[in-house]
Amino acid sequence: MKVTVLTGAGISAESGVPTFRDADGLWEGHDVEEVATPEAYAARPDVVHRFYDARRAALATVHPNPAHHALARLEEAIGDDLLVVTQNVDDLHERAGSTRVLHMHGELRSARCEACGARNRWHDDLGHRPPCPRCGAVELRPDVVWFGEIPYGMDRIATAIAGTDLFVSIGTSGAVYPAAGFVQHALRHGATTLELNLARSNGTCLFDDARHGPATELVPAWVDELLGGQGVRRGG
Ligand code: BV8
Repeated sequence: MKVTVLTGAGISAESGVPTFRDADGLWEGHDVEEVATPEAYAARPDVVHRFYDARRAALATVHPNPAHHALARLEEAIGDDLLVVTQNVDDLHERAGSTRVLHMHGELRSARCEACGARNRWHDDLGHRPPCPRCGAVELRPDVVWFGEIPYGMDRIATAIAGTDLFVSIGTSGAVYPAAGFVQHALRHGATTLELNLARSNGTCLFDDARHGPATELVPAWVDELLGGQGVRRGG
């Protein structure tokens, strides 16, 4: 049985990573247009670097939670029958042990060179404009997908969802496309769909089943259920 999981900011909320739209969310303090568009970066790179340098530095102060660990346990059990597609730019899935993770909106721990295109693992700030380790150009930008830019891995995601038996959406408001449209794609291909979220999202009515509550409770319980023999055996 193939399982595709889409995660959003809600899965990292209980780790202390701010979400976007909730009260005290990221968009509370910053106008999207000012920090998460290529136009903003062209106009005020210093403002944009400060925004992402702060979020990158904050990663050292947060840790994966039981929801991240439960997905790593699921991967342990079903291997490459699982793909986690995340909208998150944090590294908490990997720090929990997940390897089959696709960051469709990029990663804070990566810097992309606009001269040679290299995607460099990155842990420090970018605001002081360090040179690209590969080509030396001073053209490193945060390796995140901004509004108006094409997300990473769209073909791989479309193929995975078309071939999935179970599509599960965790901790996302369904406000940003193309991620918000994945459930329809899954439904069109006959998948069973499940939402695990603190509250109703923009897409709740599209899911076969929806459970509302904190991810740290819902996700481990769902994984236990799945691995408890309710329906999932390696090789179907
Ligand atoms: C594109 C990286 C073309 C940067 C991000 C169709 C209709 C309308 C508009 C569009 C459309 N198609 C495209 C657009 C434009 C735009 C868009 O969607 N605009 C919106 C605002 C209307 N989309 C784009 O520009 C995209 N690019 O379309 O290119 C294209 C597309 C496909 C193929 C070819 C070409 C690019 C969008 C990516 C932008 N970058 N992030 C950064 O991080 O700074 S988006 C960013 O915001 C996140 O990555 C995420 O995607 C989104 C935030 O959403 P969530 O993660 O869901 O977070 P949110 O706070 O909203 O909600 C949290 C949820 O968790 C809530 O439901 C809450 O209840 C729940 N929760 C909270 N606590 C918990 C919890 N759940 C469980 N437990 C808890 N404890």
